[in-house]
Amino acid sequence: MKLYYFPIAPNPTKVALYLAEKNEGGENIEVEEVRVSLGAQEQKSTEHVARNPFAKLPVLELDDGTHLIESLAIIEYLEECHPDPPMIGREPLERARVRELERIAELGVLYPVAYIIHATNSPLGLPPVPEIAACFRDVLPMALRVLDQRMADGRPFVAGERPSIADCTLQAAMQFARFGKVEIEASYEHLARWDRAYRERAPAKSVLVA
Ligand SMILES: N[C@@H](CCC(=O)N[C@@H](CS)C(=O)NCC(=O)O)C(=O)O
Repeated sequence: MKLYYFPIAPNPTKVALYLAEKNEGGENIEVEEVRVSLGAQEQKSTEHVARNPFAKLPVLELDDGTHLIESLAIIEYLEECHPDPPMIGREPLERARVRELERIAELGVLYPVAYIIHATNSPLGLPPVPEIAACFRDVLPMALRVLDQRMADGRPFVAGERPSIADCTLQAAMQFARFGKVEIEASYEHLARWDRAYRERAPAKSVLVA
């Protein structure tokens, strides 16, 4: 399998963190990483659009040459093929909680952070749109507050005692916020504690560049 990837970009980073976490847990999923430079707009090349008509990353190329083009679908596919160590939990309620937190991290943090960055100082060169940035600055605190409250019980990871896909998505968002200088206030103390500790772990160190 091949993973078409670019560092910092949050959706590819989620998948890279997931693979690094599996590796840390003893499951080495063989995936060749292929860089597609977003800076050089390589995602818009004919070659890449043939892989993903949306001209985006990540893309997972399977051994039969077919492609998966949505980050969460890629992660869920890999998780079904490699269920241990579990990154979405084992029991139905535990799996629902992990997915709930992952969705909050993506829709409530990753999306707003990405919209704020692309509407102010887009690394893809998109034009500034101050109203969009203002709108997403307004909604961002809600999910940060909810995540902070969930972690107030001192849990080491977003969904509890073990790393899960919620950590991968949230850290991908936090890295993009650091890169794009979107301030996540230190007053979210439990979130800040998790962020510091998570970034010290080997999987994070092997993937994160900001
Ligand atoms: N829903 C998609 C979103 C993919 C996406 O937006 N990828 C960004 C990088 S994080 C991208 O490739 N952007 C390039 C562009 O818009 O030109 C997923 O989860 O994989």
